[in-house]
Amino acid sequence: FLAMLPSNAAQAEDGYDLWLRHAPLEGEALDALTVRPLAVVSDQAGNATVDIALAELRAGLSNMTGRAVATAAEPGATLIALDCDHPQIADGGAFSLNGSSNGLTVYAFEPLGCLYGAYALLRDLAQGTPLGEIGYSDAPAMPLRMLNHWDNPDGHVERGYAGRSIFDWWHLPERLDQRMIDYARANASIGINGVVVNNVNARAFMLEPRYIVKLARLADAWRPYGIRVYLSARFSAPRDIGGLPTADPLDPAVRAWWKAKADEIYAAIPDFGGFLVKANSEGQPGPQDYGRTHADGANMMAEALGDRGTVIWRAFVYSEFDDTDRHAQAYAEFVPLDGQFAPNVIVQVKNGAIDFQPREPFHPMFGAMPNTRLMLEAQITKEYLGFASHLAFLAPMWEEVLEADTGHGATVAEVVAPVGMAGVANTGSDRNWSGSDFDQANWYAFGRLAWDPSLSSETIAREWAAQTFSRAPAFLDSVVPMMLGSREAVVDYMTPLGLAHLMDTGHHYGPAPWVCDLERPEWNPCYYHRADAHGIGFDRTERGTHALAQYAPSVAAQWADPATTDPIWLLWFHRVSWDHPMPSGRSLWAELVHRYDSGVAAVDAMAATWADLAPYVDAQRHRAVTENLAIQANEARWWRDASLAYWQSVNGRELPAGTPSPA
Ligand code: GCW
Repeated sequence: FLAMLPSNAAQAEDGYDLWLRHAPLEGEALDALTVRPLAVVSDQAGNATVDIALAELRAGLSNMTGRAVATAAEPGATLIALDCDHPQIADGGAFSLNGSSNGLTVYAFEPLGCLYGAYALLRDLAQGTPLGEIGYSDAPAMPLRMLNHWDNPDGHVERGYAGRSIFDWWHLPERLDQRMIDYARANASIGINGVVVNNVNARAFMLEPRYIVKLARLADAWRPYGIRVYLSARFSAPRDIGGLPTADPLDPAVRAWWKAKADEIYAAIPDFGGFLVKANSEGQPGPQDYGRTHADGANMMAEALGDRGTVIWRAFVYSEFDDTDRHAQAYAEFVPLDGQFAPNVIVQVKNGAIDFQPREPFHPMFGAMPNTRLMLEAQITKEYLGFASHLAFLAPMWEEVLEADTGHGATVAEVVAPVGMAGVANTGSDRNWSGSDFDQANWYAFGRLAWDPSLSSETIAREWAAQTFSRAPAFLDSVVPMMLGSREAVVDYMTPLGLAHLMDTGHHYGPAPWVCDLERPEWNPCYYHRADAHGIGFDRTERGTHALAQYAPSVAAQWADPATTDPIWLLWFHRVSWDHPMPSGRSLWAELVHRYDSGVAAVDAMAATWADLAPYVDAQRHRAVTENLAIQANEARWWRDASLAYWQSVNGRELPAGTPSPA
């Protein structure tokens, strides 16, 4: 009876294994691995990283084949060999896989390349590709592929929806939770090579010796996986914990303090990555407190690190004392500093100019600072996309940004490729790591895109779903389109047609377009939609805030005229009347109603699709996803009905004929 079920259906699973399940193979893929005994070997065994690669391959292959895997070459065996000092392969983690009917060799220049090659091989095999058909070379497109944890030392995760922090600072350094190893495996399997362990809203005491020893234990555990540790550093630390009267970056005592701090960290962690800094942003201290610039602050810390590490300085700045459009503030502060940052400084820019909305146009800083190393910051945790209960696959959102032509002669991906990408992590203490099974896909997709930003969302969704749930083609043909449309559904039921930041205050969950009484104007949803009886939208053209002028002329031109602006950006850049004619032939009002309805319908369709996929998924995870989809279906209606009721209270209009009635 069991044999009649599609694979994976019988096992109970809680998602802890992520995409590294290595479920049993069948058919040709299984035959290719079982015709003869299987052995996995390397001349470089004994190196910690190579040993991990060997162990991963042996464990994964034995799970997939149900057979033991030999650790030495036997006559007549199918041999998987790791050659990890091959001179013809580049460094930085590159590898080449060369399969044949007799086996497969992973070639790399260094152990880390072998580890990445081993994970790639497991990924291919887990998707059902026969060993002999595997043959290609690969290398990371970007040097820095990082996770940023917004984890506080007390275990709370800012914008975390997957339980408590995975970092057990209390018991470190003596006790290293196994989760720290499993976390490193997951990251290495998708090429992540840097981790900032603490929140950018940083506590200075994380720089104290008692925390440095804890961090050193993590660094030791992760080093063989190719992961370097970084710390978020609080700019005022010389005052907070250093006993100095100032944190002025031009003060010699302050500079000496940071230099000594860096030396102390490097003594414990020779490959420490560096500091991530949120300065003069949302109340955090920074160089402007002393009349200095971001460059003064960043360069001071960069000097302390020297050629040992990197300062990653965030560009997420906006101020309550600046009454210009929030959209324009980071560009205005940073672009004039182009060329002034030290070579070991990176400026980290969020994908869009506001804040991780379901859809934002790319940040105008990309391409506008040719003499500064810019890195992209994406948010894996879904602060503004329904937390972990709403299903939204984010690869299409990141793909949209990465592919965007900045008008400065490069796409966003090309601008950041020489530097890297950071993702705000969605991990937590939940058994499934990410708060929901489908949120694992966002962690996975972030890593894959940082490795290769030219990968399509569809490729990523397909490989993730095959490894995570089932490689059955009928399953994949159904689940992949569902994933690909899921983020657009969220855009439609939350913030269609370029609307943004209408989430309720503070927690950012659920609709609140009516909120307009917060002290800081730019935190009010009404600041963003500007709806009244006549119309709706934010005019960023020269008739409005002129923020559009920060884009290159060719880009600004695409968005200058409401008649020719793609409807997905319409209300982001323009304020139009409720009767504004849309390309669909509908009025703006009718189109808005239509989009909210489409979003709700799309969630209902996801629920129906998922229900049909029960035969392919173990019962535990199937039910967990089903339950989340029920929440999402209710809350999509909440978003639509509350938003429409509010717009109606403003514009006094009836719903267009044929609109489904509220739930
Ligand atoms: O997205 C916003 C969040 C804050 C966050 C801030 C930032 C870490 O609401 O929680 O603080 O951005 O990126 O600094």
